Amino acid sequence: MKLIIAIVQDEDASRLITNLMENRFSVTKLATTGGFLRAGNTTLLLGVEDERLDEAKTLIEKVCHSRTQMAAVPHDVGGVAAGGFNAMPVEVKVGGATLFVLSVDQFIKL
Ligand code: 2BA
Repeated sequence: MKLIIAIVQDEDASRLITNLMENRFSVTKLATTGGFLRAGNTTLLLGVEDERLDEAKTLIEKVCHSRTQMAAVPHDVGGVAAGGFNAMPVEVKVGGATLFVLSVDQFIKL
């Protein structure tokens, strides 16, 4: 069995969960925050049988889209890091999805 940790955009989360459930995948949703944008995103935990890993990845890829967001990034003024008012808006491409796939030693329900 594998554990997929999938970080997706909030905009895609609901449709993705619906699709996963319709295809008999079990899923747990966590409300998370990205370290770079400091904006909300969604992390899903999916325990999947090895033979269904590709199916899960294909489904996630189909539903999750990359989007461009503006981020305020502090920049240096004369070699000194400037905050707040001097933050530069930059375009950042986010997603579709960031996946971590881990091997599961044990899957136990008590
Ligand atoms: P955030 O950390 O808010 O990052 C949002 C997007 O900002 C990233 O999209 C990436 O395009 C950009 N970005 C992140 N760090 C950057 C940096 N140091 N310099 C310039 N641009 C940067 P994604 O790569 O699609 O990541 C989406 C979200 O997935 C991330 O949100 C974070 O929550 C998670 N994530 C991505 N890679 C990760 C990793 N290696 N470990 C843990 N979480 C990760």
